[in-house]
Amino acid sequence: MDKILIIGAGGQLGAELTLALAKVYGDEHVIATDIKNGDHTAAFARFEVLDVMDAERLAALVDENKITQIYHLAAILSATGEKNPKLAWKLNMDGLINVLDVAKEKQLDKIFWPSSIAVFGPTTPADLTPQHTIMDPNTIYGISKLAGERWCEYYFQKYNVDVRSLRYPGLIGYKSPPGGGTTDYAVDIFFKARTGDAYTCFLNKDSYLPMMYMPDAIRATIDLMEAEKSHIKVRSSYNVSAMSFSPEEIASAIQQIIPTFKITYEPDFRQAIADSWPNAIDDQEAKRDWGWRPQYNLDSMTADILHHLK
Ligand code: AKB
Repeated sequence: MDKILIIGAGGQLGAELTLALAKVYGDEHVIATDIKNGDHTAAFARFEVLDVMDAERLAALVDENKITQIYHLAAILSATGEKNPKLAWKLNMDGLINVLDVAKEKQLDKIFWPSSIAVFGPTTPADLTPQHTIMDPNTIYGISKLAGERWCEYYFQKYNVDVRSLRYPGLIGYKSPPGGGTTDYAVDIFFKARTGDAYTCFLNKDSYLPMMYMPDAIRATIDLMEAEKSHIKVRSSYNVSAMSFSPEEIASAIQQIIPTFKITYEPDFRQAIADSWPNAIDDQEAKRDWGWRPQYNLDSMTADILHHLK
């Protein structure tokens, strides 16, 4: 019987993925953890405080709850990482290695760990970035994700740890706030639009980035984890793609529904991060290996979010 531990369940992705996994596997089979308790954790049927840097507590929780799968989501994202690079490196790397070690020692069935489009860098082909290409990230977050991908493949090849991963684009949801990323503008903009405020965007109007609506991200994650082991051919991390747009284009999609919405542009340090990432990525291997298909584009996502934020 599957028993799932989620690390970083209070984050933007974790909050929604935990509830989705509880629907699939049942409340009793999903144990949410985060570094601290708070309002955001009240929605979970089962919750434990866990700092992923504490390998002993992690192992104890795995034993006590007879865990078979871990979703390790805790990380410091791109913008926050640049403010404290050494802390970002330590948390992003040591946390992953603790999880891979516990999976190896206790022979867990499966591990999920998110990578990101941040693994690509300034000399990576920016349009329809292939699965296998130049990777020269220049943010500490991207460097840690690229190193993490190599650790995942290493543990799979050397120790047969069944670790699976997606290179998420910017994730857009309206249920939980994002935490310190460069793509966060595409979430913040909806809240401003709904309260009738103008939005000052921290990226230039024509900065294209790959993005994905949260329901697609949740489905991609669960589909990848439920796929037959023999179908998973990429053991670093899969490119997954849904849509690409610029701040000007998302503002215009919002204006179709809220014509009075206004946006201005004041790029800050996050512009350089966005400039180093692809415009759009090629996900044909995810489509071929485990049947990935996105369902939302910019217009259908915008309509859905603004409808729910009413
Ligand atoms: C970020 O902006 O740092 C993240 C990401 C693309 O991984 N949303």
